[in-house]
Amino acid sequence: MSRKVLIVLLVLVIAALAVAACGGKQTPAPTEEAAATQPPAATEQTAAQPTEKPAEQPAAQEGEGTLATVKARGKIICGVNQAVPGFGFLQPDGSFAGFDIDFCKALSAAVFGSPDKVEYRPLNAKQRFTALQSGEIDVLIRNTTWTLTRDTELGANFAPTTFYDGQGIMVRKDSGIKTLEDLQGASICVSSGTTTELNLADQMAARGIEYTPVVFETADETTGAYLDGRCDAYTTDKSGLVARQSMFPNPEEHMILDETLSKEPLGPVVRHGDDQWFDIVKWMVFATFQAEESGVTSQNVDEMKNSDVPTIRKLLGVEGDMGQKLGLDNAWAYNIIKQVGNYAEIYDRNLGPDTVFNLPRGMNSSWKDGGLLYSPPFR
Ligand SMILES: N[C@@H](CCC(=O)N[C@@H](CS)C(=O)NCC(=O)O)C(=O)O
Repeated sequence: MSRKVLIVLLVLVIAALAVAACGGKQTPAPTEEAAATQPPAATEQTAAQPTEKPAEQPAAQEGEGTLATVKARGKIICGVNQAVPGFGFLQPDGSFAGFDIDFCKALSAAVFGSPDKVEYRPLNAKQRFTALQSGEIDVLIRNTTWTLTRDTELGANFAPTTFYDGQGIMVRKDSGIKTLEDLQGASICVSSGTTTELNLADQMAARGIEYTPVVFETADETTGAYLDGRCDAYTTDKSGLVARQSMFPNPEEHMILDETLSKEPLGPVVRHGDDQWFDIVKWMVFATFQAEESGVTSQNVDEMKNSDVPTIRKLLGVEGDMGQKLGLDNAWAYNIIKQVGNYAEIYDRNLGPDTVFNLPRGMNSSWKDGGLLYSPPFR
């Protein structure tokens, strides 16, 4: 065999091997696969076949991924705040309480049928993404803003926003400061590792206001410095300002400026790379939205199981196997609502009119009431 022929043969063999290797591992994009196994669109429209049966789609796999890890461990490790009353707060008795904490409980109710299978891992702003990336926590529910950089470079996947917020500025009432422009030459206390720090720099630069940022790692240090008079102002999410103000010795001596510096959509976060766990966390949140929209509460959830409204029946696991599709028990959402409540119950318990915060729902209302909370269909 000539050298030329040998080389040609070798090239052909290598090419064949490469095609086999790549082709063998390549799986079609999930959307394509789903499309291939979907019934024709018309059946959905006419409801001739009421179920969108994904026959070829395997049931959620046990034995790998966060759900399996969490189940084997017997608890969820939830990364939380310990310093923001109403949202994530370590109480004197050693227990955690707040709006974010209730979403950790809701996740536990969905996975374990009990709200208490949670280990709370307090994290400051700087620590949180490393803790998520390293696998130290299963989910981060800690007044965390959804941004493009976090969603990509920081390897985070954001579940639906549970609290639409914006950045605010707190000053002493007797300071005479009323607007951002009045902060010319001021020192401003801010926490590091936050969007707050970055937004402040952007906003002040855009308006040509010179200021000195005084940066700390924790909320206690940040507000401590502000209260000691080391800063003319203190900035964080407006929810955080209200929450921290409730801990001040003389809260009435301080006020929050009207201006809002940014958009801060806060919600649960999981790691990249585990679609099933991401789906579970997403739909845990949607279940609380949908329950409010459908009028299902912790008080009436048992009667509601007899409802003939299809969405309610699917939500509560009476029909449709919604839980099974997530790799959970079909009572997953029933357990969330029964044990933790719908969104309005969670909101009111932690932030509503009977709390010191008395935060109006505003954007955090159901879309039916003019707000931004909207669940995709339970079907
Ligand atoms: N939502 C913003 C800010 C979140 C944040 O961490 N805020 C500070 C200021 S109140 C905080 O909660 N600190 C509590 C702590 O680290 O002890 C973000 O995601 O970066």
